[in-house]
Amino acid sequence: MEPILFYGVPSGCSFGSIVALEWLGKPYRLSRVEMIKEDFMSGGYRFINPVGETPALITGSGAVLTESIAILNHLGAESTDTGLAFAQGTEEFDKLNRMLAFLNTSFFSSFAPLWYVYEHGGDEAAKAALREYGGFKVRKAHADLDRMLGDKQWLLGDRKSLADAYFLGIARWTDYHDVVDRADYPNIERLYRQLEEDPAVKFAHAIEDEKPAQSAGGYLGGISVDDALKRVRPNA
Ligand SMILES: N[C@@H](CCC(=O)N[C@@H](CS)C(=O)NCC(=O)O)C(=O)O
Repeated sequence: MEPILFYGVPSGCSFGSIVALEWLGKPYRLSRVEMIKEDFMSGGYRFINPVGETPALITGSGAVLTESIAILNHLGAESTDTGLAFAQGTEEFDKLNRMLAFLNTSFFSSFAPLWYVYEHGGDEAAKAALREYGGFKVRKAHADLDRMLGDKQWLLGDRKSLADAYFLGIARWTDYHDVVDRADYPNIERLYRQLEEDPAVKFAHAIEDEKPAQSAGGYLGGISVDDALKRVRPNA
């Protein structure tokens, strides 16, 4: 069976997994999860991911996999011939895995204090402290990533990889949190603009925005969370 990716809206980090699926070009389906709805917290999706986060993947063999890095490495392992991912045990794999880890633990996490304020508010002093801390972390993560990227065209060098897909879904969060001017990080700005022109990125935006989306060929259509659940929980 084709894999099913559960992606979260609005603006989930699952965006990178959609772009990855498009780049890899193999058949897949997408299942939309509205992250602000009550059923996301308490409904059937919790069977897929007990911690109630997106992305999640039902793999081709029917296993459920969560966590972006695990999903991207799973997808990449089936397509090492594409140059977008690499076989474990190679230096290229280690470099990709290291970059995914930085993006997941440092770049993604730097936004956590800011998301907390955005979603939960708090008294003025607490909000100000979290904003200051989050702003510091996001600026540091941007400065570090800008240095790592240098004048390379893509995060790993002269060829794009699944790390570039994952990067963009996180980098766009500065649209919500006005703590950096991307123009101050010229290498990141260049990568961001380059990715925004990519057909798979345009596809992923269209999917999130529920607009007509032009797939490179792998996308077999959407499936509801309830129908996707039946694949892994026949009595659902
Ligand atoms: N460690 C997880 C984090 C996933 C995560 O935090 N997903 C967010 C969207 S980017 C989410 O589902 N948030 C919903 C919520 O926390 O209620 C991963 O890397 O996949």
